[in-house]
Amino acid sequence: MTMIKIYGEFGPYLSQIKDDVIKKLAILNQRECDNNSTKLYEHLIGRVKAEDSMIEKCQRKGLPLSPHSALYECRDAIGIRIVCNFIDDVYRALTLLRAADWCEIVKEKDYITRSKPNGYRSYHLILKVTTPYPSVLADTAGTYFVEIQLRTIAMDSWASLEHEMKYKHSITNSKQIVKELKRCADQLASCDVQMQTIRQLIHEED
Ligand code: 0O2
Repeated sequence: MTMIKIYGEFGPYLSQIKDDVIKKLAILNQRECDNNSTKLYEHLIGRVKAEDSMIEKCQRKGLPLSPHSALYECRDAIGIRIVCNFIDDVYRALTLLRAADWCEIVKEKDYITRSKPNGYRSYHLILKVTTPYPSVLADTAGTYFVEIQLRTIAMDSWASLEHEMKYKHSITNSKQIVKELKRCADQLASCDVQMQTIRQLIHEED
């Protein structure tokens, strides 16, 4: 366990900011349920990146071990995953986040339209949020950054499995597993599209 406190004096605020953003997302979800009778997302998971993992990330990127590197250069100390039932819900959540007045999207990566070579599909955002807390930027807005990952349930299960494999260094037949995982990701993506189409057909009946 490291003794370096890479988040410095800002560490204690991170969990509170994560919870505040989760509350805002829950309000968006409730509004969608009230207006459209369909949930925006199935569930949310939030985490504050462990200091050890952040130190490892800063070292990997050749950044000095400082709160500025961890909170401004990396921007994923606070992470929230929005897990949706259908692909359309991912894009609906994205539209609502683009319109939200409590955050600004400063970076987007669409790994759904352009999946990663291993089959990973997810939509990543970096949100800039204003908080009542002191910020590493020393601005009056109390600026913090939050990484949002949006994906379907199917893709979330896949990513958990793939993540497990990455951390299990003792695997002997990894080439075969990587191939199987890619095949599985493509099948899940195809199922996501089929389920989306079926949902549209059902709704057209209304
Ligand atoms: P953790 O523990 O999940 O936080 P950077 O974030 O700058 O290092 P980049 O390329 O900007 O790099 O990040 P990107 O592509 O937006 O991905 C960041 C996060 O997405 C990762 O965080 C993972 O959570 C997830 N991710 C990206 N690619 C994959 C993948 O191929 N498989 C799985 N399972 N997850 C992926 P961390 O920091 O790696 O880890």
